[in-house]
Order: sequence, then C-alpha cells, then structure tokens
Amino acid sequence: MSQEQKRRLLVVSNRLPAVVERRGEEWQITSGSGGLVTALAPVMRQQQGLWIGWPGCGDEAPLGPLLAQFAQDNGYSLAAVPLSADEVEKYYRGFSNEALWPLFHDLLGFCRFSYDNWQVYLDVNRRFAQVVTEHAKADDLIWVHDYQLIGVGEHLRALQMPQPLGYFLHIPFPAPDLFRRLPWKDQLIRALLAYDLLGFQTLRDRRNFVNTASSLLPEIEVISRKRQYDLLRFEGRTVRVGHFPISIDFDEFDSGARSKEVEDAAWYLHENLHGRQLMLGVDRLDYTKGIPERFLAFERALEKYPELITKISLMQLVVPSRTLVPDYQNLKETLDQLAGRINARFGESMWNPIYYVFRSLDRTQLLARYRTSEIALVTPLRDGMNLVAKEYCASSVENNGVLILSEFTGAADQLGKGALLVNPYDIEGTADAIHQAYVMGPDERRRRMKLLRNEIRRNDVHRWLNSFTQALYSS
Ligand code: ADQ
Repeated sequence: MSQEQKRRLLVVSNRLPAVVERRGEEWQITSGSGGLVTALAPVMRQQQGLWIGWPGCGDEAPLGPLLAQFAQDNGYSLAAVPLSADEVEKYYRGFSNEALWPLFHDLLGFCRFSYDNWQVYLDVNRRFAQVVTEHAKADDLIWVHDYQLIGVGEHLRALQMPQPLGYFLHIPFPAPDLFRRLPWKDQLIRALLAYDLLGFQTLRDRRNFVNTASSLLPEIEVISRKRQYDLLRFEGRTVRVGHFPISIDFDEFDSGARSKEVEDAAWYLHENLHGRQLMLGVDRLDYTKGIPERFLAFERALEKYPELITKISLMQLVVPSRTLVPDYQNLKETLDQLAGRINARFGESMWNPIYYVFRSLDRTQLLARYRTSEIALVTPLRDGMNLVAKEYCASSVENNGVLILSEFTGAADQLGKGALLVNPYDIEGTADAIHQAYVMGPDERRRRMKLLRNEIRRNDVHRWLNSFTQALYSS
C-alpha cells in the first residue's frame, strides 16, 4: 500500500452516497449507485474513509442510527449536512442549478443570477466546511467535489486546516468571456484558488480556468505549464491545476454485460427487433444533453435516407431529474411532442421510429440495451465527460457497436479516434453520421470498437482515482 493510500480520504459532495427512505413504518438507508460511489467505495472501505454531504431527506428521519447502520454495512462513515427547504431551493436549485450549471455548459440563456441565492450558496458552503472541521483528522486528504461546493475550500483555508485540499469539477469550465458574465466572478475564482490541487475533466477546461483566473486576477503568477499540470502562485501559495478525465469501472461493465442474465435480456430484446438496428440514447433529463436536437437529426435521417424507414429505431431512455425546475418540465413537454410528431409522421403498423422511455432502468436492463444496440447516439450540447459513452463501449462485448459522439463532450478527447464525432447543433451532419453508422460493415465496426474499448480499459476509474489522490498527496 502506498503512502497516500494509508491516509484517510475525506470526501465532500453535495449528496451523500446513500438513499434514505421510509418503507411503511421503517426508515432505511441503502448505498447510492452512481459511478462516483462505485469508484470510491472500495478505497473508502479500505481506509475507513469519511464522506460528508446532504442526506437528501427531511429532519423527520432518525439520521444518527441510520448513519451508524450505513457505516456497519459499508465499512466507511458518513456525516450529514442537513439543509432546510429554503436552502435546498436557493443553494441547490437556485444558484447551483440555475446559475452555475447553465453558465458552465455555455448556455447563458438559461442562467438566472440572484444575489439572494448567491448569499445562501455561500452560507451553505460555509456550513459544509464547518462539518468538515468537526470531523477531519490531521493527516486526512480532503477532497471536495463539484460545482455546488466551490466555496468550501476557502472556509477551510481561513480556519487554517493543515490537510491538503483537493477539488474536482465534474462539469466543464467555461471560456473566460463566458465566465465574466457571472456577477460574482472574482469571488468564485478566489474561492477555487484556495485549494492546493484543482482537477478538471479535460485540458481545455484546465486552460479555460487558468486563462480566466489570470485575466481576472493579474497578480496571479503562472510559474510553469507542464503536460500534467500548471503551477500558479497566488497570495504566497502554490496551486496545482491538472486534468483528470473521469472514467468507469471497465471490468465491471464488461463482465456484467457478459453475464447470463444480461445475455438473456439482450436476446429477448433482439428477438423483438425482427432484424432492425437499434440506436440507443441514455440520459438524465437535462437541456445540456441535446435530446431534442437528436430527435430532429433522426427525423432528418429518415427524410434524407428513406432506406432507413422500418430498418432502424431510436430507443431513448431518460431518467427523470430536477423535475421541479420549470426549464426541465418544458424540456419534458418538448420531448413528448417531438417523439409524438415524428412517430405519427413516419410510423407504420409494426414499427415506431422512436421508443421513448421516461424512467430509470435497473442495471441488467440497462446493460442489455447497451449490449444489444448497434449504435449509441450520445450528442450533448456540452458535457464535462459523459459516462454513458464509456459504459456503452465497455458493454459492447461483441465489438459490433458504433458510437456517435458529440465533439463537445469531455469524452470526445479520448474517444474521438474510434467514434463518429458530430456537432449536435448540425442536424444535417448528425443525420449523415446516423446513416454512416447504419451502413458501416462489421470489420470497421470491430476495428473502431476495439480502439474504444482498449482506451477505456487502460484509463478506467481506478486510474482516475489514483492519479488524483497521488497528486493531492504530493501537493
Ligand atoms: P451526468 O450529467 O449525470 O454526470 P453522465 O456522465 O452521462 O452524466 O452520467 C449519467 C449516469 O446516469 C450514467 O452512469 C448512466 O448509466 C446513468 N443513467 C442515465 N440514464 C439512465 C437510465 N434511464 N437508467 C439507468 N441509469 C441511467 C456529471 C457530468 C458528466 C460527468 C459525470 C461524472 O455532467 O459530464 O461525466 O458527472 O463526472
């Protein structure tokens, strides 16, 4: 075990990696299932780590015993930061999701900047920091995650915490011109500079940050620009800025997709396709994911290449997300209307162009769809990384899938050689890529998919985790 693996990891994220819910009279706590949880859980267990976050439930839940139960079941501990309904509204829904989220995804038109929300964001970040100080041990590695918690490091720094402070941004970092639209731009950049190590998904995000920071705060000195990281000097401290593309547990998807139950579910799906190709879209409901544009591109492909009619279907799976936010409700209505219109226009008695499913799928069903689909259509307008693209390739165990990928995803940096890259705003070009994927022969499919799978196998989530924690340890 290396030195840094001996130090306890203290992770801070908006949500705890757990689901607290009431079943009849009883409260239950179960482990969450996202990619971050899967990646971090083994390390957290090994070091009896600590994870701090919002439990996502009201104060009627008996949190003390539930958290103790979690620690016993999972081998690492949780500490909760409870939030009031007003705080959830202003810090989470308001500032995080209606200001930072659209701004960082280059969608200025969706931004709503409210001074009140900004103040609550700062207050909640301070409270997270407070909980960290109550639990941190002197030789912990402290690792804060994502855009909801940018301000935590600054408070910890003000309290003179001795531990290395790391921060990872899961979403893109915008170009300087866009970032300048934020009314509190200087404060936010200063808050980021309070960390010892800043991690971004791509080189482009990292450059955007360094250029933005040095244009807003001329006193910043860029000491060196290396392949792995940039070193900045600010207020007598050194800040290391790197990029660490997040990934998935390749082996878990690969072996999961080969399992008997997935194979059976995939066979069943295939039987019902009657020789048609299946093209898959899998996303959270979010306007950054480019789902309406994807539907329009598919419609255009059916118009332009009539030989596709009855021969290919788009299965679009959408997980409900942020359903109380009006922009998300509008998006849901747009998708319902578009799918209805396209199906009415092209559909035939035994064939629908679009199968649109608005719910979360269990693992077996998701893997079966990944494994069965001849094409994946992953076309976000902007995305920090996009794990769906990687999950699809890792599950394509027959090497016969084609990945159509937006050039504006972080994943395009690594997967660009094997995928068909598209600009999701270019409906015509995306329609052509759908046709190209449809007619692609087995040899080229195999060649491309092997490239993709090798890349993801080499750069899996364990490598991401190791490289970040090692860099943090040496900060
Ligand atoms: P997200 O915006 O949530 O993540 P993504 O990386 O694609 O985007 O992850 C979505 C996850 O949800 C995937 O693991 C996928 O399997 C799952 N999922 C989606 N639809 C599903 C369905 N219908 N049923 C079951 N599961 C479903 C943010 C950033 C990304 C970044 C990640 C990790 O926006 O850019 O890649 O964090 O850093």
